[in-house]
Amino acid sequence: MAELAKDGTPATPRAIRLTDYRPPAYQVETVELRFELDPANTRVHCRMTVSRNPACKVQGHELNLYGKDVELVRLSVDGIERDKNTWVIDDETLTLSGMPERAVVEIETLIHPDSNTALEGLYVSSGMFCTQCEAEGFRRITWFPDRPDVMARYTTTLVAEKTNYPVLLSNGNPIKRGELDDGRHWATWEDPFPKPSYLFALVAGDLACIEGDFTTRSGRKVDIRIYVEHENRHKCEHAMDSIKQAMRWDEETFGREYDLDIFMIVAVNDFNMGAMENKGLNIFNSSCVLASPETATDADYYNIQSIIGHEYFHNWSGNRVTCRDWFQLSLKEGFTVYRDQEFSADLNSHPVKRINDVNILRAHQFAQDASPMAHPVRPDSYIEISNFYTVTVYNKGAEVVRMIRTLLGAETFRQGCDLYFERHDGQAVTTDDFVAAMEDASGIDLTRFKRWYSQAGTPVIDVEDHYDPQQQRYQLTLRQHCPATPGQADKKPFHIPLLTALLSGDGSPLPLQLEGTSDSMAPQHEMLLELFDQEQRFTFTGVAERPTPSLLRGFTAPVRLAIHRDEQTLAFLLANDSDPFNRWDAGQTLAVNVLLKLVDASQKQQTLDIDATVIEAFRATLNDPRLDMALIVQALSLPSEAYLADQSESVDVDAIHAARMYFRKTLAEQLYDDFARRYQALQSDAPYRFDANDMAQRSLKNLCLSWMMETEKQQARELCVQQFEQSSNMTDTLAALSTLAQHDFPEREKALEDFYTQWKDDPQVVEKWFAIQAGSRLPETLQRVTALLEHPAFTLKNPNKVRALIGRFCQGNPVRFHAADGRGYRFLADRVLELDSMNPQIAARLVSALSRWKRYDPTRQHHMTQQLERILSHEPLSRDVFEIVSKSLDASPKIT
Ligand code: B3K
Ligand code: ZN
Repeated sequence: MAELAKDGTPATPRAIRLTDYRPPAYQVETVELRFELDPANTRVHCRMTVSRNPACKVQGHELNLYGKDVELVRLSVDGIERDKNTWVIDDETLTLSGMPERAVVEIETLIHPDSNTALEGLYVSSGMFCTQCEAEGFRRITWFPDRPDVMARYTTTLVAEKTNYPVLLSNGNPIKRGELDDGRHWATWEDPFPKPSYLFALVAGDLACIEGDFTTRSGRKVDIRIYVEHENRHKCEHAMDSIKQAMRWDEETFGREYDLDIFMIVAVNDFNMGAMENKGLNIFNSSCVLASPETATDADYYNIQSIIGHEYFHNWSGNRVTCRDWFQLSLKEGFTVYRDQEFSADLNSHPVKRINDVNILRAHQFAQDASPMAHPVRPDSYIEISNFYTVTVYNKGAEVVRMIRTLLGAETFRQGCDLYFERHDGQAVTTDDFVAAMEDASGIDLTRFKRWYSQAGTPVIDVEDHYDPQQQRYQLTLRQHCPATPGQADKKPFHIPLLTALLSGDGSPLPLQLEGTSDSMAPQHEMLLELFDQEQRFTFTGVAERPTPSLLRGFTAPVRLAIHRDEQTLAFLLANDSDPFNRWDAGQTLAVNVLLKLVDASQKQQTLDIDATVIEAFRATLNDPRLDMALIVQALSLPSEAYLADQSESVDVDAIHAARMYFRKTLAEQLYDDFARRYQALQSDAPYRFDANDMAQRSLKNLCLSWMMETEKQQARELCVQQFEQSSNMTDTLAALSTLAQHDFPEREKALEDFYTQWKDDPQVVEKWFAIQAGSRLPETLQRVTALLEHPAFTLKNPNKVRALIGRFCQGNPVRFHAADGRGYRFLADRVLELDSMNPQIAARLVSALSRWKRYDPTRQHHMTQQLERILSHEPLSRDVFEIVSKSLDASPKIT
């Protein structure tokens, strides 16, 4: 909650700045924790050995401990009890002065897990104890130097009543256990690796254990254990396979082996995000572990594999080498997202993965860069660090690592990673340290490249070309600029790698020779152009015909390309580009152009019309036997309303929705027979398998079904209901149900009811049921969502339910959320205010849906700012929500 100033009035929360970073005065060598677990009152005993930090130049003897909502029972230094007068508490900081060089500090605290609704620190979920300590949750357990550059060895003892909590887990290896006479038992765990407090975890509950093992390449056997509620034990096979795949992949791709004797994953139902990489004891949101063909979709299976990979990869990129401070968050998150992206791509399909990742980046990260919440990959300041677990830190951070790989080449990049892990094992470091390892391994100067870490915003590259047939010279002029972002009006040029090819008339890439370079090497057909300056010219010689440039192949940099290409050129690239990403991108740009013209026509109330060539291009793609099915799906998926909004000067939600609907309906009518033929041909009786081919087949089949349904033809309706009723896997069932939910047919209500009746006892499936209804484009959706708030299966206390119902409506249903009368905004503000005192992190995530108010028309702007102001005037208000709302209300940068 907002702090109180000395006079008792609420104080404005303070910003923490990177430039204020100082090393801690004391390091912690060892920590011994003892938890007497009880839902209402848990007693925590913490004994730590601290010593002066030689890296701290300030000659103070003050030990700073942080604590939040913990009752301090006792504190002693070297066995001598201290009383209240010997320390000072200011907000969350307790300062003990006059400390010796080395000392044993013992602290006893009382905490109340069952009333912890913020789900940070120690809390209770479905009757089990669990923890979430990143970023600053450990301070809700005990007073401690809770900062990532304080790394210590932990030994943890859990004591709990035996019948309700037969399983007692913590980080590291189990070393001792025993029973007490009062019905309680205990277990002690020891983690041999020094770690920051944010990686601490414990779990206690009545859980089923699924066991597996893995032998590392050096021959060590690792026990793998997945702990879940008993009724879910049949849903762990996929997670177990994914862990083994991740372990093998990290050995083969990065040379990284697992380092403890045991690796555990626990599934919990109430969790603020997807999962957490605690050392040796990963804690997961149930929705990111549990899967069976009847209850989980292909997307769930894919997601589980990728998140399990992500958390496992953190064992090196995050745990063995961690962050010095929270400004360095992307050091572990950007790098680990890059690693999980490569893992998924290797196990499934590289082009499909790249397309999906770029879609996320463009629809969400570019939008964040153009919003009042824009921040660099390494932010300069924050009010609440929880607000900085963003698409910028994660996904743009991954793009920055990917660019380094592109600039260094795969082999040198791997050497750079080896050097980084070796040099910094057991340390808490910075993004500068990461880049230095890459520079040292490669000899490449990345000084200017580092601006990607410190400057926010999406660079725009203007492209101009000129062909001289006499001289057979082709010239590309590239100019970069980056729009202003909060606190950064002017930017220095970025170092941008642009993978480029020049295509001849028949689509084949031409041999490339840059003027001024020697031609002794074998001709390249693809070249990495490096843009460092504001403007650069690249001249290619020996170019026999006017080429079509294929730029930014594979999306080698997170930039916007400003290049004028007519429909003919785009159609040529769509049919011929040998780079699968660029081929898809040309199709998307074509679709964006057509859709934006329709938006324009709809705004001017003109008749809408689509050129026959566009329809034929879609037909050709749908029926192209050479094309991979997964790529056909990508090509036929229209740019989202969010991406179209990003591409518009100012957002007209209704016109965008109308244009997209018109496009879908027209195309569906024209291609109905093609879709129906393909839909029938893709039917299969084979049992469900999570396999790239089967998934591609299901997704193309379901895409055909959803297009067919746009015609509202009786046959389509019947097929859809039939698929809903007869399918034996959740992918097909849910595809049919989500399509039905978009149409106002009587079949819709019956299907929704039947689905709930069948799955009411499965929380993950019920979450899908909420989300489908909240995502419906039908006009009555807000009323439906409001009514569902009262549904017995809904509770604001469970983040998954909040995300499914409220999050989906406010962040995934633009046309209904942005209703012109502002009802959607009021609904959101009401929920944010209800949630703020309960779970500020979730409230802050939701409220960011109002951040980009400047992009809308004056009426909507008025409604949105009114709600933002209403929230801001509420007292008390959490730091989390305060930060997003106050920054949103500040003048946002002009979008250029
Ligand atoms: N490191 C965690 C995220 C923690 C979020 C804290 N509010 C999961 C992950 O990115 O792997
Ligand atoms: Zn992560």
